[in-house]
Amino acid sequence: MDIATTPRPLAGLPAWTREEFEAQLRDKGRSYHIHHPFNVRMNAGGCTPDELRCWVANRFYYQLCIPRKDAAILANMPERAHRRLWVERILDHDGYGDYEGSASGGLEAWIRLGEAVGIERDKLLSLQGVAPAVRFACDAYVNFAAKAPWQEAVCSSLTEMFAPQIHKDRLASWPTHYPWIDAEGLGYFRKRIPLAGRDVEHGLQVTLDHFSTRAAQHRALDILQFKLDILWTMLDAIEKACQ
Ligand code: AHQ
Repeated sequence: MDIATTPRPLAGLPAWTREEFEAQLRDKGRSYHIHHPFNVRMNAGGCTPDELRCWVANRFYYQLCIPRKDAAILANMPERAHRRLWVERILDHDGYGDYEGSASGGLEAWIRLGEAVGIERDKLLSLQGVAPAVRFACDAYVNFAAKAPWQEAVCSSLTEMFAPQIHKDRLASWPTHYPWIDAEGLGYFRKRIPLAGRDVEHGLQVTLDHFSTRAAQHRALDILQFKLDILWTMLDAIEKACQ
């Protein structure tokens, strides 16, 4: 699947070392949606209750897309060792076992976040109010993940290198700025911090192993930028829709 690639005169340039390549990937954090004006305003307490509800309702569409995206990647993974790790991501969101309590999964936790900000379960599940551009951005992610080589789809998940901080920021700022939100509702953010670390450990190894020439490494950076743009675009659309 085609994504925007930056034309570069790379002929003859040696591949980056693993350390240099990882540093290049992490340097992309400058475009992460933690820096988006809406996220900055939200974590500074600048959102109205309606804006927070709008953000939670729109982001729920992204959360619903994640396990479907991961199942598409799983289907393209030829090696059991990778599938054994990747399948965990689906269970993290859809739940497992008796689906009760901590086994209920991230989608249930997000529904609890919705209830904590004042969105009824059925209203959230109705996807009413999800902005067209949010759907478009999330669907682009699912479609890319389904059609791209599985290693490229894995690479696109590496925006999660930057996710622990954005979850920690919410846990640190929301109780102060939005005391009306039941702290129980923030459980999703709390749970994601260790899970993001586990995900990135696997995703980074696949990425550092697979993209082995300088041109391929630049493609990996373009893939990561594509996913960063998805997250940024979502907040652009949410900021506009939630005015
Ligand atoms: O809750 C998030 C999540 O489960 C994932 C999975 C991962 C992926 O496979 O692309 N990315 C991701 C992200 C989640 N939350 C976002 C947020 O801001 O709360 C961050 C997002 C990411 O960094 O890609």
